[in-house]
Amino acid sequence: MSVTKKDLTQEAISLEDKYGAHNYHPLPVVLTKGDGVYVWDVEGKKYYDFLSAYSAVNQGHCHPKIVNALVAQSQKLALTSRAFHNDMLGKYEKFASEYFGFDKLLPMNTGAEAVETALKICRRWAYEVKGIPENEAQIIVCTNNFHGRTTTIISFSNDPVAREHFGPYTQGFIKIEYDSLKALEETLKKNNNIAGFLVEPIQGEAGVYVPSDDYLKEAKALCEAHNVLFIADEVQTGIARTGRLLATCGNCNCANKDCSGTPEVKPDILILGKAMSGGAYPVSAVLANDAVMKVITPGSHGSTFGGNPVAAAVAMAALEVVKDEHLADNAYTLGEVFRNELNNYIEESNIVKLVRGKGLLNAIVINDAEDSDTAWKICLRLRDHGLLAKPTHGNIIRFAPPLVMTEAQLRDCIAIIIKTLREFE
Ligand code: IF1
Repeated sequence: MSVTKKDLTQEAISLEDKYGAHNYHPLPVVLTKGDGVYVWDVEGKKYYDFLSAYSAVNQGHCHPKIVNALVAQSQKLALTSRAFHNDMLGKYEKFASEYFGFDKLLPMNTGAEAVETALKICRRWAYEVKGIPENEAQIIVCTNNFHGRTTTIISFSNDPVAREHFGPYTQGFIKIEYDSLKALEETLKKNNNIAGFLVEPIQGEAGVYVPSDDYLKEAKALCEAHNVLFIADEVQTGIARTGRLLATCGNCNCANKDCSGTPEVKPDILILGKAMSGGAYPVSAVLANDAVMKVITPGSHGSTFGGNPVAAAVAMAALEVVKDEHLADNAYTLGEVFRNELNNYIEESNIVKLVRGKGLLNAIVINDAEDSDTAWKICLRLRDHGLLAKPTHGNIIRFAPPLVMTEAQLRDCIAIIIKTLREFE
């Protein structure tokens, strides 16, 4: 009996179902190839990728410069561990520290690892530099945060699905309302043992919540006034996604090739991941100046793969692509086009309440109950029309294409999105 194309899809899904932990509920599509803004499924159908692997593939799928760096280094020296030096790590650390304007970089692999690393650095700085009594340090986080899936990180999550039945939970965190300078100031004033404030410049998973224009700048000023570290989690918002090299760059137009600008809001600790490698390899990093990073001493932190030669080569190539191809400028310009066109449609729509975002990190809110499956059904129809996206929470659909997209391709995607939404009017 001949195998149909549909069989290929079903076979792949069945294998995952039978042999894989069920920790995701993917859209029913099985991808087998990626190139730039496109992906193809096992049935040969071509799609626009409008999720970019949650903003890890900002440089586009299989970018030749990044792939070449990956292959070349993999064939020369892949992994030494940190038991020995190698000829790639120092070069990468210098390149990336200067690229983002910090004294030092601590290389890790995943975003969650980098967040955990930042929390450890913040706590040790609190005890050894600020002088907070041992084990009394508190770190302020925001409600509806998403910083990863480790036990400590989900300990300060308020998403029951991510948190419940994983206790006992790590202590030492205070949750405040996002985008509330009042809540931050009150908490800083009434607690003497605050070590740091961990914040996403835009809350991605929560539904692409963009804070008030002055929030990050004023929050950083409050932290400075109270000798508290401002920790920016730019795992999703970083690397040109929001129309600037970093979301904390604010209105500083540092996206061009020879950026030497000082970001509007300079974090004390910067957390990066995802597109640090263009999606080709797990690369994350924590950057800080010496006054903070000096608390990390030999043996106090590490990782087998952290900063390995392949990660170093891939990350340098991926970051060069961002500037060489002016991806932040492109994300800024195309983001304006996207929100303008969607807002024009929303004026006449009864199925979409609003569009929000910055650069090419955007989301639409569907005019239906939070627990409705309308957003899911819309994503299934978008898939049928050749565009892949997925709801974040409930009735919110995130739209985040690779930043290498052209305006013509974006307008083609906007037409697909509006055509699909009209089917639900
Ligand atoms: C999943 C969300 C996005 C992140 C921020 C740290 C991390 C992430 C701001 C951890 C990771 C990923 C994780 C992935 C889905 C995706 C996600 F929906 F979960 F929330 F993008 F919004 N800080 N986000 O967004 O980085 O350890 O994954 O490398 O876990 O389902 P990681």
